[in-house]
Amino acid sequence: MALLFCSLFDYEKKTSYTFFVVAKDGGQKDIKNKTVQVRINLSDVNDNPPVFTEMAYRKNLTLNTPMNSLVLRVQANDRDSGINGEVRYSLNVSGTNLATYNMFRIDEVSGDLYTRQALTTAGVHMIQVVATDMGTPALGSTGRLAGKIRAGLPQEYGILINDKKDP
Ligand SMILES: [Ca+2]
Ligand SMILES: [Ca+2]
Repeated sequence: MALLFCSLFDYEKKTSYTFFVVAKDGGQKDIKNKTVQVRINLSDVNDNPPVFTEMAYRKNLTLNTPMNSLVLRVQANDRDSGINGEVRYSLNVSGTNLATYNMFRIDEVSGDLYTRQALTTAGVHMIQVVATDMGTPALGSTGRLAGKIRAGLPQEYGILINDKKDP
C-alpha cells in the first residue's frame, strides 16, 4: 500500500495529520472492512529566516552619552521551532565602518545595542546588524542602521533599521 499526498506540508501551519484508511477484502459476499487510524507527525525544517520586527527604529541620545548606555533593542522573529527559530544578533564588521563598529556592541541574545564608548563626536554612522538563527544550515537577515549624532541643539542620535534579507 502506498499513500500519495498532493499538497505540501508546512510545519509552521500544522504539525500533525490524522486520518483513517479503510481496507476492504475482495470477496463478493460478506465483505469485511478493516479501518485503521494513521497519524503523521511532521518534523520542523529550518525554512524561515529571522525577520526584524521594525522597518525603522528611531532613538534620540544626547551627545556625550556614556559608555555602556542602552541605545535600543532590535528584535527579529523566526517562525521555525526549537533551535531553528532561536535568534542570535551580531554587528557586521564588514558592513560597518571600523570606527563606528568600535563605538557599539550588541547583546547576542537580547538584541540590546549598547555604546562601547562615550559618544563624544557628532557625525553620521552606518551600522549593520545581523540576525541569524541556530538551525543547520543557519539562515540570516541583515538590518541596516543609519545613526546620526548631532552637535547642535537638540542633540540627538537617530537610528534607522531597514530589514533586508540576505539573498
Ligand atoms: Ca520550519
Ligand atoms: Ca529559522
